[in-house]
Amino acid sequence: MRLVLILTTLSLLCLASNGAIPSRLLQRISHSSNFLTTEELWFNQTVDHFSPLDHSKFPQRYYEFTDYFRLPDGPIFLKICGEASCDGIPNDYISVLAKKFGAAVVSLEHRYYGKSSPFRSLRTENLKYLSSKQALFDLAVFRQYYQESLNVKVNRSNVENPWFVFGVSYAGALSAWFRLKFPHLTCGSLASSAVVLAIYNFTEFDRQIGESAGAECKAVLQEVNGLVEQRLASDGNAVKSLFGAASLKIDADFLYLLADAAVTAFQYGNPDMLCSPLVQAKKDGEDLVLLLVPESWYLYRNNAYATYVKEYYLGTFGVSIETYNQQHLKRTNSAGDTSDRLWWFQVCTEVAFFQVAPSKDSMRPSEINTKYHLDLCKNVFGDGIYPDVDATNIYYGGTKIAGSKIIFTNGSQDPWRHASKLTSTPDMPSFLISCHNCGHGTDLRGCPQSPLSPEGDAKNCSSPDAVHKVRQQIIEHIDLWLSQCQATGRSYM
Ligand SMILES: *[C@@H]1O[C@H](CO)[C@@H](O)[C@H](O)[C@H]1NC(C)=O
Ligand SMILES: *[C@@H]1O[C@H](CO)[C@@H](O)[C@H](O)[C@H]1NC(C)=O
Ligand SMILES: *[C@@H]1O[C@H](CO)[C@@H](O)[C@H](O)[C@H]1NC(C)=O
Ligand SMILES: *[C@@H]1O[C@H](CO)[C@@H](O)[C@H](O)[C@H]1NC(C)=O
Ligand SMILES: CC(=O)N[C@H]1CO[C@H](CO)[C@@H](O)[C@@H]1O
Repeated sequence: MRLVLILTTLSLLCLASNGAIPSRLLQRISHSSNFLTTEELWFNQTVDHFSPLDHSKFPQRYYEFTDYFRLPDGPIFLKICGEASCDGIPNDYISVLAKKFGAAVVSLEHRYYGKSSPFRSLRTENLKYLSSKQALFDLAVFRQYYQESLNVKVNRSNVENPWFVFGVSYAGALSAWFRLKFPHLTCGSLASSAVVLAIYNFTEFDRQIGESAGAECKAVLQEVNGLVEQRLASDGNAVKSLFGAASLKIDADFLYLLADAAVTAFQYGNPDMLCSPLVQAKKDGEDLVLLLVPESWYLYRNNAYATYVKEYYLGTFGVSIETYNQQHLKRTNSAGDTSDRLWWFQVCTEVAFFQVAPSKDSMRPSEINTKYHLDLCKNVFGDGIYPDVDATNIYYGGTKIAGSKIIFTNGSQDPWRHASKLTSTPDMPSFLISCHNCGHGTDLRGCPQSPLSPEGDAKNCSSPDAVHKVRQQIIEHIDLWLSQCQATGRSYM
């Protein structure tokens, strides 16, 4: 159940998709061409926006990039950070948009993640202010703060620049929800791969993996799963060691790791990295069973699946095995990478997205079921923690979101698109970007979606044209909605 993490190490953006959720991006280490800026700024945020009694504050981190800003009246693009440490403003397609529109780009770290935690200890009790509702309020307060600071800087008062919000994945949902809840604070929203519908048993997720894989690769992946399960039953430690995952004591945690490793290939636009060697091994008549026998590890060059997981998922992407270890998720220390625990908390309270195996034809073992997820929530956070998906969808409307001036975009290969908005209306247009490696956030990130290509270069998408067409739509809508906003002098509907 995780989102995806994108770790940037030097010039490599590494991504980890944790089992349960959409996608969390972690931008770890800045590298000049990958970030517009990594210079930290701070402001004091309210811990609980919904309490009339508690006025405590905590320092929240943000960034600003003003190189293209048309002072003093240019637009301000608020790039929303999601379920990960926010270590800068990534140099994706938003930089092209900022240049085009003469916009400033600002970005606020999501509360609790990275350096913006109100508490040192992340014990369950202290996580009670971690929610999308509080996060949206943070964005609204920050937006006012930044606007006022800008006005002071340019010596004027009561003037509003036109704002526009952007986000991908969970941050994409926040982007749509921000426009929904605070329409007077933004001219519009780009909700890229936005998971606006909270889903309890998210079987569509697994189905999409099968579809994105295509018949041949799907069959091999399912065969590998069966083999891994058999081996796990007879010789668990050996098979875990083969993947470097002996520390995962709970078998289903290990299976979740393997499922996520496959998901990542499709979600982030690297399908061939996984499928080509697997399908080839099958064609060559390699014994997929033998490939999983530890003793034969060094004897076979084409140990396709384990190689993919170790070299690509754990290696290049930099996903940590610990991400799947419930002992690790229980740690309440705020030092180090806390996003796994924090995102699971949001999953276990608000959005679920339980990536359960469908009863038939699944791409993941049947042990990854509803009970597995509920047990995890209870084990990691304590009794009484389970997701109230209905409340979340009542609050935001799910796919029936009653917003306006929101652009929804989906990538055809992305399993998360099934939690996004289905239908297009003039005021909330929705676009599907279809191509072999179009995944999560392709409109902003190009192909592959990780590692990041500077300015969201789309030339390596199998159909750059599909991306360009949707980008053209995005530009036209931003242009229209900004001008409507300016015409009324306010960021009103
Ligand atoms: C935030 O609050 C602290 C403590 O009250 C204060 O020292 C600091 O100047 C404040 N920072 C900003 C940016 O207002
Ligand atoms: C700011 O504007 C006020 C009123 O127009 C003016 O009196 C003042 O000199 C200006 N200050 C600066 C620093 O430009
Ligand atoms: C989710 O799946 C479980 C197991 O199949 C089932 O018992 C439960 O009723 C489902 N819940 C919802 C809300 O669909
Ligand atoms: C894009 O494709 C070119 C040529 O195939 C390759 O050299 C380059 O590394 C690719 N870029 C990315 C970001 O994958
Ligand atoms: C406009 C569009 O094609 N949107 C798609 C987004 O994803 C959902 C879920 O798969 C599709 O049903 C929509 O068609």
